[in-house]
Formats: sequence, structure tokens, C-alpha cells
Amino acid sequence: MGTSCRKNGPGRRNKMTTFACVVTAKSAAAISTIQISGDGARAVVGKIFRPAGGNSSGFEAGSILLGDVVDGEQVVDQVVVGCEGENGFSINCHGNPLIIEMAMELLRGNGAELISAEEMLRRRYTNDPGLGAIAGEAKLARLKAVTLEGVRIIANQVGGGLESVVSGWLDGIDSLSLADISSQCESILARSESAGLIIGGGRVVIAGPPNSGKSTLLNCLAGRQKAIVTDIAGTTRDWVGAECRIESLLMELIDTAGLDDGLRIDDSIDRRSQEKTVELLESCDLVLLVLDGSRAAAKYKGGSVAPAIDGRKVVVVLNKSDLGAELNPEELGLNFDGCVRISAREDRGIDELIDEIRTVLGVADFDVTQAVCFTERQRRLLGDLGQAKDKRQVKSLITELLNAQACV
Ligand SMILES: Nc1nc2c(ncn2[C@@H]2O[C@H](COP(=O)(O)OP(=O)(O)OP(=O)(O)O)[C@@H](O)[C@H]2O)c(=O)[nH]1
Ligand SMILES: [Mg+2]
Repeated sequence: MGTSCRKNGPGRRNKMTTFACVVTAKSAAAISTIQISGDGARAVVGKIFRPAGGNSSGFEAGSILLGDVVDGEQVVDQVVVGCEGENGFSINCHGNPLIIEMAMELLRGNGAELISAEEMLRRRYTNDPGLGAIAGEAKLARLKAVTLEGVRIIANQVGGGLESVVSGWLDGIDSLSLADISSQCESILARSESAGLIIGGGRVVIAGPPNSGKSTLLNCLAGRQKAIVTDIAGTTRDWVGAECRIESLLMELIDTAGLDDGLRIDDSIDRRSQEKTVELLESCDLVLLVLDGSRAAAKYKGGSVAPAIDGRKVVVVLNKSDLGAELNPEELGLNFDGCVRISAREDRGIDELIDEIRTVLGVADFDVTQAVCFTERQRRLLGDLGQAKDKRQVKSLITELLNAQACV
């Protein structure tokens, strides 16, 4: 590192008013762009950038300058600097990650705080007085949505959706009762759970007794050989995951070790597998409870299945339909939300299973224009709104929902 870095090292930084981040993907590319902003941006850029022909034209807003990023007398890269305004510059370097790393170190050494692109956007949107809180949050949340339908849901909450519904409450506050607002909050929050799955994806755990066909089903849904299938009960001991697109959903599918009380007291690997399965069940969005539907119900009564899936959304999958249909799910004594007969081995009933998954998760025919919350802040405020004691509190919560600074 050259002298300019040492001279202006961390010891000299009292107040950070300059931020730098790489806004392009961190991989080899033709070009990579570094964004520099803040009221110290011009001074920092001036220290590391030497314009061709010595003409900086004072870094006039709107100008584009060719020149070199330099570390003392050493040229790091030939670059194009875009002067976007008094406090904003972009440095377009050659896209070798090593060059970018060097340029970023130079910026740090000259007083810039290095931040992630997401943090840069968060600060920009937070400080934008013309942007409402929901609009700011939407810009950030959009970056992370895992499906296009999720992007659409978020986009629809600005101007319409959530923003429009809560603004409407504020405008018509005199004619609305607290009970009206509370019940609307409840349905928005319920819908937000399904929206959250479309926006961010979720986790489906495939569980059930040993040898029922869980791994075969995972392979069937994931469309490839992911998990080992044999006719020996207890084949899967460790969990196996696969990413799977179920129409508008991007779900992580997890195949687990068969739930069997007998194994909990057995050797330590089996015992740990059983504990891991229960742990995965406790944190998932949906359980596919795979049972051998060709065998009678008595086999599954009691045991470890019921407590492990209690309180979760459950679709009972009666597998091995090619061998017959002996099992009546009502005789299981379990609570479940949907039930489908399939043959995982013969790839039959899988479309019906996908429809059932989408229905139980509330994402079938999801109307992307309806109001939903897509951040924790929104969910918290809507929850408080549903419990508001008087209209003064309603007004203040809505004002906070619409105007507070974005925080994702
Ligand atoms: N006839 C029939 N056999 C199936 C079906 N699905 C799975 N099998 C068979 O059932 C046996 C067990 O299948 P797996 O997928 O390994 O079962 P598992 O539930 O993962 O078993 P563990 O990992 O031991 O808990 C294998 O011989 C499969 O070929 C099906 O739909 N029909
Ligand atoms: Mg298995």
C-alpha cells in the first residue's frame, strides 16, 4: 500500500462522512462499479483519482472523466469516473476482483467507510425525504425476492396495496370502528404469511415412518436423484435438502430420517437423527407426512409422529397407491390440513400433491394486488393497530407505518 493510504489511515478518521461500496456483482466481469457517496466523497475521490491530462473540471456534476486510480505514484487501474452530483461519484474499473479490492482498500485508507451495496441503498432510501416508508422498504425488499410473483407483490404495496389501505383508514377514520380496523389487520396479517412464502421462499419437511417413501418423494419433486432410496427401513439418517420450484414458490425440501420411537433409545446416531427430524419439523412452513397408504392405520397410531407435527401445517401423503389403498387417514387420530394419494415410485398423483401444497400454504390463486405486509416493521405495526385502544393511537400507528424511516 502506498504512502497516501498510510498518511490518511484509520487513526486520522474522526467522523465518517464518505461511504464506498461495490455495486456490481463480485466476480470477474468486463466492468465493476464502485459507488462513493457522502459529503466527503469529492475529497476522497480527489485523493485517489488522477484525471487524464490533469483536467478534473472540478468534478462538475454531470461530467464523465477518464483517468487513473492511483496509489501514490503507482497506477492501480485506468477508470472512468462519473460525477453524479456534489456528494455522489461512480468509479468504473476493469472488472477483476483483485483490482476492485485494491481500489476499495485505497478508498478505505483515504477515509471512506466500506459498506455493502444493500447498506448503501438502505441509507439512501432512509435519507430520501420524498420517499414514504413503505416505498423505501419496497425498494430494498425487491432486491431479495426469490420469485417474480414476489417482486410483483412488493411493487403493488406502493401506491396501492398496503399503502393505499392504511391511508384509506386514516382518511375515513371517523366512519371506521376499531373492530373494523382490527379485523382488516387480521386478514392482512394472515395473507402476509402466504405472501412471505412467495416473496422469500420457505421450507417443507418430508417426514413420516421409516420406509414409507420419503426419499423417493423428494427425488420425485426435486426431479433428480438427491436422496438414497432402498427398501431397508432407516436408510436416511441425516437430512437431505433440495431446492424445488413449486410454481410460484421456491421451497427448500428436506428429507428426514423416518420417525420411529424405537430408534430414540437406540444407538447415538439414530437417536441424533430422530432429534434432528423433530428439530426440523419445529421450524418448517409445511410438513409432508408420508405414510404407506397400502397398509392399515393401526401401524401408525400413537408413536412419535403426532407430537412432532403438532401445530404445523400438514399434508398427509398416502404413498404407494400402486399397491392399494388400505389406509384411511381419518383413523390416524392426527390433525392435518390436506391429504393426497400418490405413488412416488410411479410418479402418480404428484400434480395433485403440488396443488394441495399450494392450497394449504394459501398461495393458490394469490392476488398480488391485495394488501400485505412484507417487513417485520410493517407486521409489528399492523399487529399493534389491530390492538389499538382508541383512534388517537390508530392515527399515530398509521402515521408511523407510512412515514417512519425505512428499516428492513
Ligand atoms: N410400490 C411402491 N414402492 C415405493 C413407493 N415409494 C417408495 N417405494 C419403495 O419403498 C422403499 C422405501 O423407500 P424410501 O424412499 O427409501 O423410503 P424412506 O421413507 O425414505 O425410508 P427411510 O429413509 O428408511 O426412512 C423403497 O424400496 C422404494 O422403492 C411407491 O410409490 N410404490
Ligand atoms: Mg429415506
